[in-house]
Amino acid sequence: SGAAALPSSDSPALKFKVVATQGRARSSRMALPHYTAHTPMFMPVGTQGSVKGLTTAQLVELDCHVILGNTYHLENRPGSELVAEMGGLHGFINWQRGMLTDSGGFQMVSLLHLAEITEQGVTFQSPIDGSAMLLTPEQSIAIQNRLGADIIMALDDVVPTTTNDPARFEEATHRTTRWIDRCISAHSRPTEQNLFAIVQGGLDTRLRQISIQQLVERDLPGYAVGGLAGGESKDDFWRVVAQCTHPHTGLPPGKPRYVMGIGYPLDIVVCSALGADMFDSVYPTRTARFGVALVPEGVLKLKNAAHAHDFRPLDSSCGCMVCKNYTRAYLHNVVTRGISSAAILVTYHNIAYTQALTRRMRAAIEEQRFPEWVREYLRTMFPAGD
Ligand code: PRF
Ligand code: ZN
Repeated sequence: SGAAALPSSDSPALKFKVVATQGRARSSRMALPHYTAHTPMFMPVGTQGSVKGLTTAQLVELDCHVILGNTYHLENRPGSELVAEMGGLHGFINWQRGMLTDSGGFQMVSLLHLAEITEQGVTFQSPIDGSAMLLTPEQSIAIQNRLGADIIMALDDVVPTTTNDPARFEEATHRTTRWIDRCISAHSRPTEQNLFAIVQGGLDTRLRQISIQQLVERDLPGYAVGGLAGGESKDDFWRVVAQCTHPHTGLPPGKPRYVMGIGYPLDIVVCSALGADMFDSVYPTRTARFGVALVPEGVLKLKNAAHAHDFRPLDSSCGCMVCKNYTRAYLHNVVTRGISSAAILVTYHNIAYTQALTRRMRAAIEEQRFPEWVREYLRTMFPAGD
């Protein structure tokens, strides 16, 4: 530990203060224009603005500090001009806490398979009318400036880690640096919104180091690690995160570090232990809609007939509204019959579970018992030790 000189940074719209460290793990306070978030933090995804199945009042009840929106989806419908007229995303969805928008390129390339990347930007066919469209770094930032989130993400050139083309990774790494300069020039609200850069470079240590160095030189208020969670091995995944969080040659210790697309509870724990601060994924909410509940032992597949006579709550250590009021047997019943409230209840619990996980990690780091906490977490999830 050591009380001496905990890392911090002070940007126009983001004050970041590490309050405790243990090993590489950190607990921090991140003061954003709309809210002071505590990290490690998980950010639920509200692709179209709102998190599917939850009201903003429930997100407050669940102790969510920052939620995520997607530039691409919001620009399609309802459009950033209309959102701006309604007071930005905060006004549109009536959310007073932190918001982060992703730049749009990754969603188009990886999720919609409609896109092609050139030096200009990401070109794609409109899913509405099939017409050709182009998202440039300048346009992504202009849209995100209109949406008004506390944190906006640079447009990056994301190559799936399973691509077998070293030259393509090389190109994408350097293009991501050229695009960050275009994003910085286009950003019109730097005192109200924080532009984060995204490290790329695939699984290549040399390219990742180049990306880290070039982006850190730009001195942004925060940094993300992109290009992961795409089917690479856990060893490769952890190695790249560890390189990006290295205390001397990684991203700056005094600035927030966001690993994009991470939502498996075990990954959140491992990345936090490696010194990452922020995570987002559709996993907890999407898996809930398939009837899968997150629990300390792993997952409960509620469709499984074994739950039909189980009168225990989903997770006896949870205490959320769902765990207080409903049994596994009831949830099995509504999930298997496709009753719409089933998805809502499981979503509510899964976000409660994920938020409690990060809260427990923060407390463990601040109380200097994080290694013991991690060992206990792993023992519960893998009781046979495998
Ligand atoms: N870049 C952007 N958004 C992302 C990712 C990325 O690399 C990932 C990880 N593949 C998730 N979301 N802009
Ligand atoms: Zn619960």
